[in-house]
Amino acid sequence: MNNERQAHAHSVRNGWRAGRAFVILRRMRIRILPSLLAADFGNLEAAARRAEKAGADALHIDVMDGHFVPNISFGPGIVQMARRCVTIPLSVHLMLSRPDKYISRFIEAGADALLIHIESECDVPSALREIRKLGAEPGITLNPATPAESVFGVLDDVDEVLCMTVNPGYGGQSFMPSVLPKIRDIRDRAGERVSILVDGGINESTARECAGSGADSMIAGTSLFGLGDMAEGISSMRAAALKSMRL
Ligand code: S6P
Ligand code: MG
Repeated sequence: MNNERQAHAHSVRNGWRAGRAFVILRRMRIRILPSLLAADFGNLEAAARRAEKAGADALHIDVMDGHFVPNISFGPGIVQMARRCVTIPLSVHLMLSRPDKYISRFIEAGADALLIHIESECDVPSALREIRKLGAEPGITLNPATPAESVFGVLDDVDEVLCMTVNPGYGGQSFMPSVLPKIRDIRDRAGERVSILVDGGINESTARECAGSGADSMIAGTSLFGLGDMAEGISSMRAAALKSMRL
């Protein structure tokens, strides 16, 4: 091999190593997002501040329309309230039949990431592009019964994929382990660029299982807001997930 080719091979190898190291470092980050749905509705401001102080990476806010899911929860006013109280990012989960109608309202209210459902009744790819155009991170969500393949066509349009680990609508349900192979399939297909979130029945032990399948972000309501010491809960969930993370 002449000198020039040798130098080229060397730089390709180093570049590959640096790239791989970057990917591993990025994936070694676990995000914990407390879900406001499990907080005391009598004092949501205090709950948002509590999550931030406890070391949350972002605050998760569930929006339900009573149509896409049987329950009704928060609207843009709550997102606005959270924006006033905390500086961590706001992850807003739209469980709406027509999320496309509300994109700008939630972004104006302060949403940093907007997650819509693949099962919703709108032009999903164009709604995702609209979210990005308006300056928020687009995310796609899929229910437990929806196959991984249903989101493959929109992966280029999203920063996040949220795998529901319960049927959406209510907090406090039990984690569905049947979703784990789907998390794995989505990670294999999406690679390292997207963040994979899980939501529903997440606690230290289920967070470990999800991280082992390729998830990097844990949304947890009941298991965190129910604790006396949320900071301890967040750090032990993070440590448990990090240990079993699939790289
Ligand atoms: C699921 C719910 C989720 C929430 C919830 C998780 O029905 O709508 O989207 O984020 O707060 O709650 P938990 O108590 O299972 O952690
Ligand atoms: Mg949610």
